[in-house]
Amino acid sequence: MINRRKFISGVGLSYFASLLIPFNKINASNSLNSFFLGEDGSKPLVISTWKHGLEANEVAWKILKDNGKALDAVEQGVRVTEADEDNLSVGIGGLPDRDGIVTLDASIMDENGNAGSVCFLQNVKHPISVARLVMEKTPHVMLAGEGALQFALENGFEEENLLTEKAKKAWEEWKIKSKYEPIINSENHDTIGMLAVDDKGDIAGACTTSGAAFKFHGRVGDSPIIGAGLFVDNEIGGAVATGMGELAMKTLGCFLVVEFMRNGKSPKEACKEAVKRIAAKLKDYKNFQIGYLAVNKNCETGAYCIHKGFNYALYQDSINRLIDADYLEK
Ligand code: SD4
Repeated sequence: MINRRKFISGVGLSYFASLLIPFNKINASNSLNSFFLGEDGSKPLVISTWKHGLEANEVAWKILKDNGKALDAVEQGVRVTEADEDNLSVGIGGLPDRDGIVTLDASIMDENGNAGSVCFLQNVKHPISVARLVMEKTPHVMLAGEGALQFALENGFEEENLLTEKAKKAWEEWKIKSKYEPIINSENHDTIGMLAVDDKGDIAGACTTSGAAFKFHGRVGDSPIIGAGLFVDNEIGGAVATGMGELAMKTLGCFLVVEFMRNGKSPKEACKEAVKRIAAKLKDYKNFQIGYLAVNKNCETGAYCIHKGFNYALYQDSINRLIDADYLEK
């Protein structure tokens, strides 16, 4: 399960470490190897955005630890969040647009560079699974709105009302002031983006959201746009985005993160460079949050965001934990 190069060097390091470090200084849940090597380098792993990622990771991990495919892990993992009615920004229970209509965006990529996505999809609880079918059953990458719904229904998905009482109430409260500009800050965006590396070392990613709360009807964000909200290159790594999608769209953020990794940056450095690109190009960036999350082929992970507050869940070495991302605006 541990990357061979790291394992071999880890054995050597561990031997010397065991001579130098008193046993009681070593966290019982970590082996000497991971103590010395940090959390990087072992597969499988799954990483996902925000606190809800902890629950989603559990399901993904079950698949990965039984030698399942990264693609199945990310699809099944994010379905947990899509099905959670209490989550106000993914799947059923997501906050509606300004007209009170819930519209969903999702995308998925596999280890062969295949991609599928849906956007502006209504009345289907699991857009990620529709996106996967677009990838696997059609010659296309993206289906939108009515066409995406028609495709979903033809493939056995059922229509259901996605506007829960809780979301409806929030919309009714919002309508009192009806500010027709989505104000996005680090408190109200919770897309789930997930990346996994399976036992074979293959990487896949998924991203699913109801988008910006009270957005204009018809607005589509970064999450279903391959390269903006999600990108995977199995030779290099993968990245997902959360936050004000327009910033990731204008800079093709996730593609950029992967390209920075291709040029030798670590996942965290690559995410930081992509955030710095936003800061360099978009004047009003300080009004918004963007968080990038990435993994590379060596199973190293990292994240970076504009403002304090973005966190992510990493399940690796049999430990599922929440990590605060570093940020630009200190
Ligand atoms: C969007 N990036 O539609 C998404 C919003 C988001 O958690 O991240 N929500 O812009």
